[in-house]
Amino acid sequence: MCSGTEPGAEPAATPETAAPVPVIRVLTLFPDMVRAVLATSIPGRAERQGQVRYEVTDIRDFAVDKHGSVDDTAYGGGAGMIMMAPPVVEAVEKVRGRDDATVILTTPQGETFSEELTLELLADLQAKGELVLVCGRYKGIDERARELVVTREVSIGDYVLSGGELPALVVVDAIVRRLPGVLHDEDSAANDSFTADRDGGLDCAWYTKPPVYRGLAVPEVLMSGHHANIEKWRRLQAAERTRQRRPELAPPEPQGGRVPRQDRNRRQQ
Ligand code: 6GU
Repeated sequence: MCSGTEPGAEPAATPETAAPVPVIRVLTLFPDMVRAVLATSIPGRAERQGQVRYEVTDIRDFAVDKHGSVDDTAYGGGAGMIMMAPPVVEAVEKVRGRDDATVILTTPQGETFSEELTLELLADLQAKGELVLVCGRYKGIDERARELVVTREVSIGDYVLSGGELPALVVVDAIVRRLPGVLHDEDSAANDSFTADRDGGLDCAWYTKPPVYRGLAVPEVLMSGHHANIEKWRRLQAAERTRQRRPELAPPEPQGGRVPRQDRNRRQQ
């Protein structure tokens, strides 16, 4: 087929100027689980819109024998299976597009995932055109695999999960929704919790229809149509919520009384 634009079709990106579609490669022992999630909701839409590509690899395809062995008991004893180094190392070396690709291992021993790390990994994905995630096992992977191919280790919090798949999916979702053009207006991301628009704090309360539910009315200001007042209410509400629920995210109280956050550090409008 030739490359002519059909009537009514979206104009195609110009090949010489369009950046290549960044690819996120996920290596896992549970590829069906990972594929199912990445095909769903916003991460799925992002791939269908051509803003990202996912490549899910079954580490078992790199098993050390014909029985599909990818893990074994730990030298020195102890309960639990350890993922062997050869399948992990060989899978990473086979699938990565460049030797200097960032290879993230999901493990409870990694650095804690955050909005800041999301943006760092997003920049990495955009700069190198790829990001590789290895889903760790709950018990761990052979230390030599880390040494040989892993460049970063990420945890999603201080609790233990059965495997690194859910954490890897958390990381991918957080990054992909920040790729330019992935979120539409109706997904409204600019003032989400932890964003610059919220000064790194929490989002405000939100309401939709009906106006009264079980005797609980929507705050009047939100029904007023007065956009400046609504914005002011939301900023105050978000700041108050942050102070109450996550005081460590709120700015310190100044000497001589608290000044509402929206009155400080904000661009003049
Ligand atoms: Cl990255 N892996 C596992 N197994 N458990 C976790 C985790 C990762 N992050 C928090 N808990």
